[in-house]
Amino acid sequence: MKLYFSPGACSLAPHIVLHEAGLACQAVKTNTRERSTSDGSDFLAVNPKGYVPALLLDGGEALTECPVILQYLADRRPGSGLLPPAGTMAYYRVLEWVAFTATELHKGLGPIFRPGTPEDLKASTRERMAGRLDFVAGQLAGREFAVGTAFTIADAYLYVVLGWLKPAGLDRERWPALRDYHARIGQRPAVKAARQAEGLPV
Ligand SMILES: N[C@@H](CCC(=O)N[C@@H](CS)C(=O)NCC(=O)O)C(=O)O
Repeated sequence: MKLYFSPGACSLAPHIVLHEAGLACQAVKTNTRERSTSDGSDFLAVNPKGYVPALLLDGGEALTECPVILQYLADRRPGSGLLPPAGTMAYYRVLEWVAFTATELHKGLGPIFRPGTPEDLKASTRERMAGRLDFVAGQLAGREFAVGTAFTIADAYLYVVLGWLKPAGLDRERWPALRDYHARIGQRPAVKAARQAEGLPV
């Protein structure tokens, strides 16, 4: 397998899960703006949508969309706890967190990072996001993980998106539960290994 990633982007979530699962995979650094990749492949041929993550499977098919790649990787390691057994309530809770992270947090922050977004829209987006983050902080207070008592794909994705708060102009100190959760998850060997592989500070 090959994981096409950009350092610190949402593709860091599947990168972390690959390390948590101990799955062999070549990580291919990708510049989505220039469409260039460290393995020389044409990124648009891998993912015509032009964004990371993309997971190129050994059979030659590419899988895209972060939430689905996370599920695919967890399914390669049944019993690992990265995704509880299908049909259990814990399974749906993990997927609920993944969907919330994708649609409310990840895409919610989008306008702040988009070049050309007017300052007043950035400010109202921060305000809206603060409400979402109040909710997340309330859920995570006193908990080690998003769901249950073990690390799941929900934690990988949530960790990555919470890492964008400072560049988005949202002070994580306002939410001690988020600050502490992010610091704790960041200590996991798999998280450090994935960060190191992307050339990020560990
Ligand atoms: N719906 C996609 C969104 C992926 C996405 O937003 N990727 C960003 C990095 S976090 C990206 O590659 N942006 C560059 C671009 O859109 O050109 C998913 O869930 O995988």
